[in-house]
Amino acid sequence: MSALGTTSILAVLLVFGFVSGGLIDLGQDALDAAKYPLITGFYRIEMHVDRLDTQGKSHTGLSCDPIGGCDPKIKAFIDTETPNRDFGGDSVPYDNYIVLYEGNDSEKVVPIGKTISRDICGKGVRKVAMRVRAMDKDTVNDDKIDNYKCFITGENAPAASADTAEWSAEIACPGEDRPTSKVFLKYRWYAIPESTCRPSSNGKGLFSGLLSR
Ligand SMILES: *[C@@H]1O[C@H](CO)[C@@H](O)[C@H](O)[C@H]1NC(C)=O
Ligand SMILES: [Ca+2]
Repeated sequence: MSALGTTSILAVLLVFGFVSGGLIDLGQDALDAAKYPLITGFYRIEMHVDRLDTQGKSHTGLSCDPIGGCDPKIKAFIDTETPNRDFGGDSVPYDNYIVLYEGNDSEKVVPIGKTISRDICGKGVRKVAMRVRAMDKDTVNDDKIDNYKCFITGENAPAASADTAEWSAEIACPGEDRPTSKVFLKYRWYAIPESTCRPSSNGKGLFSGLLSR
C-alpha cells in the first residue's frame, strides 16, 4: 500500500477513535466484558472521599503557588456509563461533577470527608469509575492539580441491602499525571427498591466529546 493510503487509513482511524471515545477505550470495554460479571438491577453506590494529598503541587510537579499552599477546588463524579473513557467531555463534562471542597492556602493533605451517591436503575454495569478532579484556583488561570480515577467492578458484588452494605477498604487513588499525589476514598454499593431508584445520566452532550482534553 502507498504511504498516502496508509496515512489516510490512519487518519480515518484517528477521527473515528476521537469521535467514538477512543479505540483504546473500546478495547478496554471488550476486555472488561470478558473479565467482570455484568451486574443488573437497581443499586445505589456511595463514594466517600476522605482527603486529598496534593503535596502542595500542581500536575506539572511545580508548587501550586509561589507563596502558601494550593487553593484547591475538588469535585467528584460516579461514572456508571463511561468508566474507561478519558476525563473531560468524552466521559462526564466537568460542570456536572459535584463540588466537595473549596479552600485557600490549604495544607498539603486537604481534609474533605464528603460522601456522594449515584443510582443504577436497571442498566447493566461491569465497572464503575470513581472520578475526582482537583484544580488550583488562581487569579488568572486555574491550574490542574490532577485527575484521579479508580474503579468498582462486578467482581466485588453489591450487598443485598443498605443494612448489610460494608465499606470497602480505603483506596489510595493515584493522580493520572503525578501518581504520588493521591486521593483517599472508599465506597459501598447495595441493592435498593426499584421505587427509590433515581435515574440520571453523565450529562454528556451529543458533541461534548469533540471538545474534550
Ligand atoms: C478564597 O480567596 C478568594 C480570593 O481572595 C475569595 O474570593 C474566596 O472567597 C476564598 N474562598 C474561601 C473558601 O475562603
Ligand atoms: Ca493558586
